[in-house]
Amino acid sequence: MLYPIFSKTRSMYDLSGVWNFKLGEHDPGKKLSSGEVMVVPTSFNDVVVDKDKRNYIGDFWYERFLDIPQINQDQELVLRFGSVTHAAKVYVNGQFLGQHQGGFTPFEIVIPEHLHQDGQLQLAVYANNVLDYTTLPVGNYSEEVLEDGGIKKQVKENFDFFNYAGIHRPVKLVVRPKIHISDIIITSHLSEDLKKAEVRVSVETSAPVDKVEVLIYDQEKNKLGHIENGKLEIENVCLWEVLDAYLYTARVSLFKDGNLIDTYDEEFGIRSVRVDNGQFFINEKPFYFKGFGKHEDTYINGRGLNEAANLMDLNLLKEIGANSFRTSHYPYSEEMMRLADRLGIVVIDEIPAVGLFQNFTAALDISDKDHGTWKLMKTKDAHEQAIQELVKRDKNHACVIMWVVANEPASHEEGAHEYFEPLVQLYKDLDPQKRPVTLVNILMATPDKDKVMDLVDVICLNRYYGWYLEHGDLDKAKIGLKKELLDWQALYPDKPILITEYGADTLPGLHSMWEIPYTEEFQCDFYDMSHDVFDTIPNLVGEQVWNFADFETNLMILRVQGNHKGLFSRNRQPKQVVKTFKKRWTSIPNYHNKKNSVK
Ligand code: BDP
Repeated sequence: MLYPIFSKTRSMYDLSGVWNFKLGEHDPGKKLSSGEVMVVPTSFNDVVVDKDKRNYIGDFWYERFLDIPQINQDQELVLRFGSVTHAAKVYVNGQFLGQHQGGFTPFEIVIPEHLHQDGQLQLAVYANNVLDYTTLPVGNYSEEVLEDGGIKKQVKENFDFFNYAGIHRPVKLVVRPKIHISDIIITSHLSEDLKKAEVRVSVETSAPVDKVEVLIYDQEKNKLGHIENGKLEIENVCLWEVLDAYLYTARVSLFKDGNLIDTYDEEFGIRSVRVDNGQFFINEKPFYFKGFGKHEDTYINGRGLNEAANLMDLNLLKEIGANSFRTSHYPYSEEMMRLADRLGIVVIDEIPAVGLFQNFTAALDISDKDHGTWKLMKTKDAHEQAIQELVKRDKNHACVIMWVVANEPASHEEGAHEYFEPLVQLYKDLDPQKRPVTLVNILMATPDKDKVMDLVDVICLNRYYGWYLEHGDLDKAKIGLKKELLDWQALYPDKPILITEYGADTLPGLHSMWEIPYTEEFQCDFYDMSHDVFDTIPNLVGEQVWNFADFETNLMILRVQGNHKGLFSRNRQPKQVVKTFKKRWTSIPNYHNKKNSVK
């Protein structure tokens, strides 16, 4: 789905701001009379302040009025939502216009022409934050009968982050031609010496046109040529490199009867990605991932778009010598993906497939018994939709180098292989760039028990030796970690291994002489131990820390006002360990052949 931009033929109005708001039932045919207001975009939870409202589960409503711009008969008006978490229905002047399920991907709704006449429009958005065994993420849904006979809906998160909800990303009113560019698909193929690229662009339109023209510009806006028979060869190509991005532009224009009817600029980078012989190649060089699992999580905004925080996070990421992050555990905003493209930051792109594990309450149940997860979950449809929508949205991003099919599912339980095989295949079928696909493996699904890693290209592991396993005993942790990594390497000698999570909760300011968990010293020792092991495994192609920053979670025995495994606090102040990381990561090159450097 195309990101909303201005062009000669397209304009848009930002509908951000203060909207009317109500938690609970509402008839969209009437005016919202709650007297409450909410900011768009943001999570409502922390902003409402009241405790019961913060934890509210169920339906909620937004409303605003807008004067519509005058448009001509060849144009249409579109409401475009970056994301509404987790479900939305859109009404204009009381008329239901469309809906979307899934809280992390964009959707758009055309406003029918008969409503344009009404002058001022009443826009009402229904949202709902219920999660259950049919949704992604997966939640444990229940209803409690209250003393007064009322029903209180509850969702116990089946994952370790707060279930923030609301209109999380921008809402735009887009004016575009009725006959318009509906999609642009860009792929490129590099010559062996990486000097030439064959760029292929295909364009989808909402209706047939006489001519589709695609001009390619370099980053300095010089015209390089146009796409002929679907392709253009670029000589002396400037590659999109890690931390050294270069973005070309494809300017797509549609013509009818010799007139320009729509035009759209899509930026793209040229790079190759490939997995081979236990290594991960970007631009044919073995790449080493240094970085983070993150969250969209800031004070006040919750999971709502916070572009300043996004930029600060990526600046901190670069400052510490990292080069990558994973969009754990859901697709991040389009704004973040565009920023990563520009800054040359490598992204592992994940759908909200988290909680596919019956009875998962963060880290409390680490037994390997079969809970019957795959009989219980009814997530197949939501899972397919999430993959389709993510690939449709992010396929042209150079920063995206791998797709994640799920985070920490019960991949050791009966039925996991059957569940995941078609989903991995779906990614492969849909992605025009044929990027590698992975699944992020949970600590119980050790090489002897896991049933799915044969399906994926990279062995991504979340491992907590020294924290959830051998808690506080780093000597034993070291032995366990090394043994397991060697076992994975022996089982899949051709697949690279990537550590996608490792970490220890740490409260800044807490100190000890004696390797006591939660202290800043322990966090340093934990990472030193882990790195000693990582550096001995030839197929281990990278390390992504859990987490970039502390973040908000559900209430749980193991959580002290949230998860504290961040290298930075929630307000982005460094913990002691940041210095250690900066030293390590600035001395590990982004590209190097680990196989040659490890004896
Ligand atoms: C893993 C999850 C992550 C948690 C983390 C932890 O992938 O979402 O926050 O461990 O327990 O289970 O800190």
